[in-house]
Amino acid sequence: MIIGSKLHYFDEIDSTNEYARKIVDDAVDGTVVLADIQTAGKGRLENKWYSPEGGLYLSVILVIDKPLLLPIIAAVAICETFSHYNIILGIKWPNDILLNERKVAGILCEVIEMKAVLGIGINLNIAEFPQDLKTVATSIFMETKKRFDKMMIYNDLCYNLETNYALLKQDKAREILQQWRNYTVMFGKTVSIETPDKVIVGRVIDIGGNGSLVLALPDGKIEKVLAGECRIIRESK
Ligand code: BT5
Repeated sequence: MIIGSKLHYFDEIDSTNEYARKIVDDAVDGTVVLADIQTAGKGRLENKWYSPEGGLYLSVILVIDKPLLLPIIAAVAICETFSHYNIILGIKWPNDILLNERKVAGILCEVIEMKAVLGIGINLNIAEFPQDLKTVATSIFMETKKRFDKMMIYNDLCYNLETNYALLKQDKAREILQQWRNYTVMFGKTVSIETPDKVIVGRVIDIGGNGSLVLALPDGKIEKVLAGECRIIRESK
């Protein structure tokens, strides 16, 4: 196994992604930074990631020249991990994992030259969220009433990441994208995606080979969107 062969473990840290960024230069492929609590967990842009005890917080340093699909392999690996326990999660593009329509896990991939820091936060055994997150967040425990052994889930997740990472390195991304299609909640939905220069509204029809979301626009044109803030505005017929 590459992933987790070198492990930096902390009871508490500001952010596993921040620590990973600090050690990235000398880190070997698959190095993991794992923590029980994050005091300054990061989301995308300026967003914060609420990271109390009970969650699983890790960052994996990967040496790869084509990092575009890393959030995809992470999303699929998270879904595969819980599907093993008959918990069916859904992927919301680009980086959210949902359970009963609320966010149960998030992915933050940061690219640093030829390496990437792939951050994953999973709300595993968290029993309650602060007021501002109550309507958007949930945990595996809150939805299933079951507590999971964190290291068991960590090991399963590393195994699934390893398998998908190997496929990516062997140029077999097609197999991962097929899994993504199986787990996504996006198909048939009409979405609004805010990109730096425009807002695009369209119906989701596929995922592209580079991880872009493929939309059918109201005028019938097809547009592939690589990144942006995505909001589901309605179910399409
Ligand atoms: C993400 O950002 O979803 C990426 C989260 C990545 C967290 C991991 S934990 C290990 C590693 N180290 C880090 O410091 N980060 C990574 P984004 O799409 O921007 O979503 C953030 C938004 O989700 C926030 O603005 C809140 O609205 C909401 N949120 C915050 N904490 C949450 C939580 N624990 N569960 C669900 N939603 C949350």
